[in-house]
Amino acid sequence: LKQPVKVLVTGAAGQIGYAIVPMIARGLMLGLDQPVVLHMLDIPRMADALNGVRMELVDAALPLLRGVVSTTDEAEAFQGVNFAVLIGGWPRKEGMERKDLIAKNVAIYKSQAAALQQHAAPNCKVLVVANPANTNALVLKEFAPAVPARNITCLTRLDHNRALGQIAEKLGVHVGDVRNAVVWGNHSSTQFPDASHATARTEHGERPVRELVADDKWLSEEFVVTVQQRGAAVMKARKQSSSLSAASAACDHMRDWILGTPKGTWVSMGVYSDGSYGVPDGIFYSFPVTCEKGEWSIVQGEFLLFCQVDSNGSTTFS
Ligand code: NAX
Repeated sequence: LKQPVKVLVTGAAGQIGYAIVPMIARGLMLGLDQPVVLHMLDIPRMADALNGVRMELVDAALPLLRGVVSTTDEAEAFQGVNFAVLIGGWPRKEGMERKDLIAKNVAIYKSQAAALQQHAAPNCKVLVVANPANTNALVLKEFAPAVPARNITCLTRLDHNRALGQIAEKLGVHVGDVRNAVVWGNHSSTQFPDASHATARTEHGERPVRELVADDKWLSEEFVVTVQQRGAAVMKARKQSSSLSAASAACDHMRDWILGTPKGTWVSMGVYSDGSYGVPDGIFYSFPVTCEKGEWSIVQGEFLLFCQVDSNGSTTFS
Protein backbone atom coordinates (compact mmCIF):
# COMPACT_ATOMS: atom_id res chain seq x y z
CA LEU A 1 0.00 0.00 0.00
CA LYS A 2 1.02 3.60 -0.68
CA GLN A 3 1.51 6.37 1.89
CA PRO A 4 -1.84 7.94 2.89
CA VAL A 5 -2.92 11.15 1.13
CA LYS A 6 -5.16 13.84 2.56
CA VAL A 7 -8.43 14.56 0.80
CA LEU A 8 -10.58 17.55 1.74
CA VAL A 9 -14.34 17.52 1.20
CA THR A 10 -16.13 20.81 1.95
CA GLY A 11 -19.87 20.82 2.52
CA ALA A 12 -19.33 17.34 3.92
CA ALA A 13 -22.53 17.43 5.98
CA GLY A 14 -24.59 18.11 2.84
CA GLN A 15 -26.23 15.70 0.42
CA ILE A 16 -23.36 15.22 -2.02
CA GLY A 17 -20.88 15.23 0.86
CA TYR A 18 -22.72 12.37 2.53
CA ALA A 19 -22.70 10.37 -0.69
CA ILE A 20 -19.06 11.02 -1.59
CA VAL A 21 -17.15 10.42 1.65
CA PRO A 22 -17.71 6.64 1.68
CA MET A 23 -16.82 6.49 -2.03
CA ILE A 24 -13.49 8.21 -1.34
CA ALA A 25 -12.85 6.08 1.74
CA ARG A 26 -13.49 2.92 -0.32
CA GLY A 27 -10.85 3.87 -2.91
CA LEU A 28 -13.25 4.80 -5.70
CA MET A 29 -11.57 8.16 -6.25
CA LEU A 30 -7.85 7.52 -5.89
CA GLY A 31 -7.53 3.77 -6.22
CA LEU A 32 -8.02 0.63 -4.15
CA ASP A 33 -4.35 0.74 -3.08
CA GLN A 34 -4.41 4.35 -1.87
CA PRO A 35 -5.07 4.93 1.85
CA VAL A 36 -6.68 8.28 2.64
CA VAL A 37 -7.12 10.70 5.51
CA LEU A 38 -10.41 12.53 5.06
CA HIS A 39 -10.68 16.19 6.00
CA MET A 40 -14.31 17.28 6.25
CA LEU A 41 -15.38 20.93 6.49
CA ASP A 42 -18.79 22.44 7.04
CA ILE A 43 -20.16 25.57 8.69
CA PRO A 44 -20.61 25.84 12.48
CA ARG A 45 -24.39 25.41 12.24
CA MET A 46 -23.77 21.95 10.75
CA ALA A 47 -21.18 20.84 13.32
CA ASP A 48 -23.44 18.18 14.89
CA ALA A 49 -24.45 16.75 11.53
CA LEU A 50 -20.79 16.69 10.49
CA ASN A 51 -19.88 14.82 13.64
CA GLY A 52 -22.63 12.32 12.79
CA VAL A 53 -21.00 11.70 9.41
CA ARG A 54 -17.66 11.18 11.17
CA MET A 55 -19.29 8.65 13.52
CA GLU A 56 -20.76 6.76 10.56
CA LEU A 57 -17.35 6.62 8.90
CA VAL A 58 -15.95 5.03 12.05
CA ASP A 59 -18.88 2.60 12.10
CA ALA A 60 -18.28 1.64 8.48
CA ALA A 61 -14.87 0.17 9.46
CA LEU A 62 -13.17 1.16 6.22
CA PRO A 63 -9.65 -0.26 5.92
CA LEU A 64 -8.35 2.43 3.52
CA LEU A 65 -9.50 5.22 5.82
CA ARG A 66 -6.49 6.19 7.95
CA GLY A 67 -8.02 9.16 9.76
CA VAL A 68 -10.80 11.71 9.77
CA VAL A 69 -10.50 15.40 10.56
CA SER A 70 -13.94 16.93 10.89
CA THR A 71 -13.94 20.64 11.48
CA THR A 72 -15.66 23.97 10.94
CA ASP A 73 -12.31 25.79 10.75
CA GLU A 74 -11.04 26.48 7.22
CA ALA A 75 -7.35 26.61 8.14
CA GLU A 76 -7.53 23.22 9.87
CA ALA A 77 -9.56 21.75 7.01
CA PHE A 78 -7.06 22.81 4.30
CA GLN A 79 -3.97 21.90 6.34
CA GLY A 80 -1.65 19.77 4.20
CA VAL A 81 -4.35 18.46 1.85
CA ASN A 82 -3.24 16.87 -1.42
CA PHE A 83 -6.70 16.89 -3.01
CA ALA A 84 -9.66 19.18 -2.38
CA VAL A 85 -13.24 18.57 -3.49
CA LEU A 86 -15.12 21.80 -2.87
CA ILE A 87 -18.82 21.04 -2.57
CA GLY A 88 -19.76 23.50 0.17
CA GLY A 89 -21.56 26.63 -0.82
CA TRP A 90 -24.60 28.77 -0.48
CA PRO A 91 -27.62 27.01 -1.98
CA ARG A 92 -29.94 28.78 -4.37
CA LYS A 93 -33.23 29.34 -2.59
CA GLU A 94 -36.56 30.13 -4.19
CA GLY A 95 -36.80 33.74 -5.24
CA MET A 96 -33.04 34.23 -5.04
CA GLU A 97 -31.51 36.07 -7.97
CA ARG A 98 -28.48 34.56 -9.69
CA LYS A 99 -26.39 37.62 -8.85
CA ASP A 100 -27.19 37.22 -5.12
CA LEU A 101 -26.14 33.57 -5.28
CA ILE A 102 -22.90 34.58 -6.98
CA ALA A 103 -22.21 37.28 -4.38
CA LYS A 104 -22.67 34.82 -1.48
CA ASN A 105 -20.42 32.25 -3.10
CA VAL A 106 -17.75 34.75 -4.12
CA ALA A 107 -17.30 35.57 -0.42
CA ILE A 108 -16.99 31.86 0.46
CA TYR A 109 -14.58 31.07 -2.39
CA LYS A 110 -12.42 34.12 -1.68
CA SER A 111 -11.91 32.94 1.84
CA GLN A 112 -11.27 29.34 0.79
CA ALA A 113 -8.78 30.54 -1.83
CA ALA A 114 -6.72 32.11 0.96
CA ALA A 115 -6.89 28.91 3.01
CA LEU A 116 -5.94 26.81 -0.02
CA GLN A 117 -2.92 28.97 -0.83
CA GLN A 118 -1.73 29.17 2.77
CA HIS A 119 -2.38 25.71 4.12
CA ALA A 120 -2.77 23.07 1.39
CA ALA A 121 0.11 20.82 0.28
CA PRO A 122 2.13 22.09 -2.69
CA ASN A 123 0.56 20.91 -5.94
CA CYS A 124 -2.84 20.30 -4.29
CA LYS A 125 -5.38 19.41 -6.98
CA VAL A 126 -8.78 21.03 -6.66
CA LEU A 127 -12.21 20.13 -8.00
CA VAL A 128 -15.00 22.69 -7.56
CA VAL A 129 -18.48 21.16 -7.48
CA ALA A 130 -20.48 23.94 -5.79
CA ASN A 131 -22.51 26.10 -8.12
CA PRO A 132 -21.97 28.28 -10.00
CA ALA A 133 -19.02 25.91 -10.43
CA ASN A 134 -17.22 27.73 -13.28
CA THR A 135 -17.48 31.06 -11.47
CA ASN A 136 -16.42 29.63 -8.10
CA ALA A 137 -13.38 28.06 -9.79
CA LEU A 138 -12.46 31.43 -11.30
CA VAL A 139 -12.79 33.17 -7.92
CA LEU A 140 -10.55 30.52 -6.38
CA LYS A 141 -7.95 31.03 -9.10
CA GLU A 142 -8.00 34.81 -8.82
CA PHE A 143 -7.65 34.83 -5.03
CA ALA A 144 -5.06 32.04 -4.84
CA PRO A 145 -2.50 33.39 -7.33
CA ALA A 146 0.25 31.10 -6.04
CA VAL A 147 -1.79 28.02 -7.00
CA PRO A 148 -1.19 27.04 -10.65
CA ALA A 149 -4.37 27.47 -12.72
CA ARG A 150 -3.90 23.90 -14.01
CA ASN A 151 -4.53 22.61 -10.51
CA ILE A 152 -8.02 24.10 -10.35
CA THR A 153 -10.88 22.42 -12.23
CA CYS A 154 -14.65 22.28 -12.01
CA LEU A 155 -17.18 19.52 -12.43
CA THR A 156 -18.97 18.94 -15.73
CA ARG A 157 -18.41 15.17 -15.56
CA LEU A 158 -21.95 14.68 -14.28
CA ASP A 159 -23.27 16.19 -17.51
CA HIS A 160 -20.77 14.09 -19.48
CA ASN A 161 -21.92 10.92 -17.72
CA ARG A 162 -25.55 11.88 -18.27
CA ALA A 163 -24.77 12.16 -21.99
CA LEU A 164 -23.19 8.68 -22.03
CA GLY A 165 -26.19 7.33 -20.11
CA GLN A 166 -28.71 8.76 -22.59
CA ILE A 167 -26.80 7.36 -25.58
CA ALA A 168 -26.54 3.92 -23.93
CA GLU A 169 -30.28 3.85 -23.24
CA LYS A 170 -31.13 4.99 -26.76
CA LEU A 171 -28.94 2.32 -28.38
CA GLY A 172 -29.65 -0.41 -25.84
CA VAL A 173 -25.91 -0.91 -25.18
CA HIS A 174 -23.98 -0.94 -21.94
CA VAL A 175 -22.83 2.50 -20.83
CA GLY A 176 -19.27 1.18 -20.48
CA ASP A 177 -19.28 0.61 -24.24
CA VAL A 178 -19.99 4.27 -25.05
CA ARG A 179 -17.26 6.91 -25.07
CA ASN A 180 -16.12 10.30 -26.28
CA ALA A 181 -19.24 12.38 -25.91
CA VAL A 182 -18.32 15.94 -24.87
CA VAL A 183 -19.93 18.61 -22.80
CA TRP A 184 -18.83 22.09 -23.84
CA GLY A 185 -19.22 25.21 -21.71
CA ASN A 186 -20.75 25.62 -18.32
CA HIS A 187 -22.34 23.34 -15.81
CA SER A 188 -25.72 24.99 -16.41
CA SER A 189 -28.52 24.85 -18.94
CA THR A 190 -26.32 26.80 -21.40
CA GLN A 191 -23.96 23.82 -21.73
CA PHE A 192 -23.69 22.04 -25.08
CA PRO A 193 -23.68 18.23 -24.98
CA ASP A 194 -22.10 17.00 -28.19
CA ALA A 195 -22.29 13.42 -29.45
CA SER A 196 -20.71 14.15 -32.84
CA HIS A 197 -17.57 12.14 -32.00
CA ALA A 198 -19.08 9.63 -29.59
CA THR A 199 -18.72 5.95 -30.39
CA ALA A 200 -20.35 2.77 -29.11
CA ARG A 201 -19.04 -0.77 -29.13
CA THR A 202 -21.53 -3.17 -30.69
CA GLU A 203 -21.28 -6.75 -31.91
CA HIS A 204 -20.08 -5.24 -35.22
CA GLY A 205 -17.22 -3.35 -33.54
CA GLU A 206 -16.87 0.26 -32.42
CA ARG A 207 -19.06 2.57 -34.50
CA PRO A 208 -19.92 6.29 -34.50
CA VAL A 209 -23.03 6.98 -32.46
CA ARG A 210 -24.37 9.26 -35.18
CA GLU A 211 -24.43 6.26 -37.56
CA LEU A 212 -26.00 3.95 -34.99
CA VAL A 213 -28.73 6.43 -34.08
CA ALA A 214 -30.49 6.65 -37.39
CA ASP A 215 -32.48 9.60 -36.10
CA ASP A 216 -30.49 12.87 -36.58
CA LYS A 217 -33.20 14.87 -34.91
CA TRP A 218 -32.80 12.86 -31.68
CA LEU A 219 -29.10 13.69 -31.52
CA SER A 220 -29.42 17.36 -32.33
CA GLU A 221 -32.55 18.06 -30.27
CA GLU A 222 -33.94 15.57 -27.76
CA PHE A 223 -30.54 14.31 -26.57
CA VAL A 224 -29.26 17.86 -26.04
CA VAL A 225 -32.32 19.05 -24.15
CA THR A 226 -32.57 15.88 -22.03
CA VAL A 227 -28.96 16.20 -20.87
CA GLN A 228 -29.28 19.94 -20.27
CA GLN A 229 -32.42 19.47 -18.20
CA ARG A 230 -31.62 16.22 -16.47
CA GLY A 231 -30.80 17.95 -13.18
CA ALA A 232 -34.24 19.56 -13.14
CA ALA A 233 -35.91 16.23 -13.98
CA VAL A 234 -34.15 14.47 -11.08
CA MET A 235 -35.07 17.35 -8.78
CA LYS A 236 -38.73 17.05 -9.80
CA ALA A 237 -38.78 13.31 -9.19
CA ARG A 238 -36.75 13.21 -5.97
CA LYS A 239 -37.71 16.60 -4.55
CA GLN A 240 -33.96 16.94 -3.98
CA SER A 241 -31.14 17.66 -6.36
CA SER A 242 -28.84 15.00 -7.83
CA SER A 243 -26.45 13.70 -5.25
CA LEU A 244 -25.32 10.11 -5.77
CA SER A 245 -24.68 10.80 -9.46
CA ALA A 246 -22.86 14.04 -8.60
CA ALA A 247 -20.69 12.26 -6.03
CA SER A 248 -19.95 9.46 -8.48
CA ALA A 249 -19.05 11.97 -11.21
CA ALA A 250 -16.71 13.84 -8.84
CA CYS A 251 -14.91 10.54 -8.13
CA ASP A 252 -14.66 9.82 -11.88
CA HIS A 253 -13.27 13.32 -12.50
CA MET A 254 -10.54 13.03 -9.87
CA ARG A 255 -9.68 9.41 -10.70
CA ASP A 256 -9.21 10.13 -14.39
CA TRP A 257 -7.23 13.30 -13.65
CA ILE A 258 -4.88 11.62 -11.20
CA LEU A 259 -4.65 8.08 -12.58
CA GLY A 260 -5.13 8.95 -16.28
CA THR A 261 -7.80 8.47 -18.93
CA PRO A 262 -7.87 5.16 -20.81
CA LYS A 263 -6.11 5.29 -24.18
CA GLY A 264 -8.36 6.71 -26.90
CA THR A 265 -10.91 8.00 -24.40
CA TRP A 266 -11.57 11.59 -23.50
CA VAL A 267 -13.70 13.05 -20.74
CA SER A 268 -15.21 16.47 -20.06
CA MET A 269 -13.63 18.73 -17.45
CA GLY A 270 -14.11 22.38 -16.62
CA VAL A 271 -10.60 23.84 -16.96
CA TYR A 272 -8.94 27.23 -17.36
CA SER A 273 -9.26 28.10 -21.03
CA ASP A 274 -6.14 28.59 -23.15
CA GLY A 275 -8.16 29.89 -26.08
CA SER A 276 -8.60 26.47 -27.76
CA TYR A 277 -11.55 26.24 -30.15
CA GLY A 278 -12.06 30.01 -29.96
CA VAL A 279 -13.18 29.90 -26.33
CA PRO A 280 -12.05 33.12 -24.62
CA ASP A 281 -8.91 32.89 -22.46
CA GLY A 282 -9.24 33.38 -18.76
CA ILE A 283 -12.53 31.61 -18.07
CA PHE A 284 -13.27 28.13 -16.76
CA TYR A 285 -14.94 26.18 -19.52
CA SER A 286 -15.72 22.53 -20.12
CA PHE A 287 -13.59 20.92 -22.85
CA PRO A 288 -12.83 17.36 -23.94
CA VAL A 289 -9.58 16.42 -22.20
CA THR A 290 -7.26 13.49 -21.81
CA CYS A 291 -5.18 13.03 -18.67
CA GLU A 292 -1.80 11.47 -18.07
CA LYS A 293 0.44 11.47 -14.99
CA GLY A 294 -1.80 13.91 -13.14
CA GLU A 295 -2.00 16.49 -15.94
CA TRP A 296 -4.95 17.22 -18.20
CA SER A 297 -4.68 18.42 -21.79
CA ILE A 298 -7.41 19.68 -24.06
CA VAL A 299 -8.06 17.33 -27.00
CA GLN A 300 -6.82 19.13 -30.11
CA GLY A 301 -7.51 18.68 -33.78
CA GLU A 302 -10.47 16.32 -33.51
CA PHE A 303 -13.22 18.90 -33.81
CA LEU A 304 -13.75 21.14 -36.81
CA LEU A 305 -15.60 23.74 -34.89
CA PHE A 306 -15.14 27.16 -33.50
CA CYS A 307 -17.01 28.25 -30.40
CA GLN A 308 -18.42 31.65 -29.74
CA VAL A 309 -19.40 32.31 -26.17
CA ASP A 310 -21.90 35.11 -25.57
CA SER A 311 -22.24 37.18 -22.42
CA ASN A 312 -24.77 34.71 -20.96
CA GLY A 313 -22.28 31.87 -21.29
CA SER A 314 -24.16 30.30 -24.21
CA THR A 315 -22.00 28.63 -26.82
CA THR A 316 -22.69 28.66 -30.52
CA PHE A 317 -20.54 26.76 -32.99
CA SER A 318 -19.52 27.64 -36.50
P1 NAX B 1 -26.37 20.77 0.35
O1 NAX B 1 -27.04 22.08 0.63
O2 NAX B 1 -27.01 19.50 0.77
O3 NAX B 1 -24.90 20.80 0.98
C1 NAX B 1 -24.08 21.91 0.93
C2 NAX B 1 -23.29 21.94 2.22
O4 NAX B 1 -22.33 22.99 2.14
C3 NAX B 1 -24.15 22.21 3.45
O5 NAX B 1 -23.93 21.23 4.45
C4 NAX B 1 -23.68 23.58 3.89
O6 NAX B 1 -23.77 23.78 5.30
C5 NAX B 1 -22.24 23.57 3.41
N1 NAX B 1 -21.61 24.88 3.34
C6 NAX B 1 -22.17 26.09 3.11
N2 NAX B 1 -21.25 27.06 3.20
C7 NAX B 1 -20.07 26.46 3.47
C8 NAX B 1 -18.76 26.93 3.68
N3 NAX B 1 -18.48 28.23 3.62
N4 NAX B 1 -17.79 26.02 3.93
C9 NAX B 1 -18.06 24.71 4.02
N5 NAX B 1 -19.30 24.20 3.84
C10 NAX B 1 -20.29 25.07 3.57
O7 NAX B 1 -26.09 20.78 -1.22
P2 NAX B 1 -25.67 19.56 -2.18
O8 NAX B 1 -26.89 18.97 -2.78
O9 NAX B 1 -24.72 18.67 -1.48
O10 NAX B 1 -24.95 20.38 -3.35
C11 NAX B 1 -23.73 21.02 -3.11
C12 NAX B 1 -23.36 21.94 -4.26
O11 NAX B 1 -23.14 21.18 -5.45
C13 NAX B 1 -24.43 22.97 -4.62
O12 NAX B 1 -23.80 24.22 -4.85
C14 NAX B 1 -25.00 22.43 -5.91
O13 NAX B 1 -25.58 23.45 -6.69
C15 NAX B 1 -23.78 21.84 -6.54
N6 NAX B 1 -23.98 20.86 -7.61
C16 NAX B 1 -23.12 20.89 -8.65
C17 NAX B 1 -23.13 19.95 -9.66
C18 NAX B 1 -22.15 19.99 -10.77
O14 NAX B 1 -22.27 19.15 -11.66
N7 NAX B 1 -21.18 20.89 -10.80
C19 NAX B 1 -24.18 18.90 -9.70
C20 NAX B 1 -24.80 18.65 -8.37
C21 NAX B 1 -25.02 19.85 -7.50
O15 NAX B 1 -26.24 20.44 -7.84
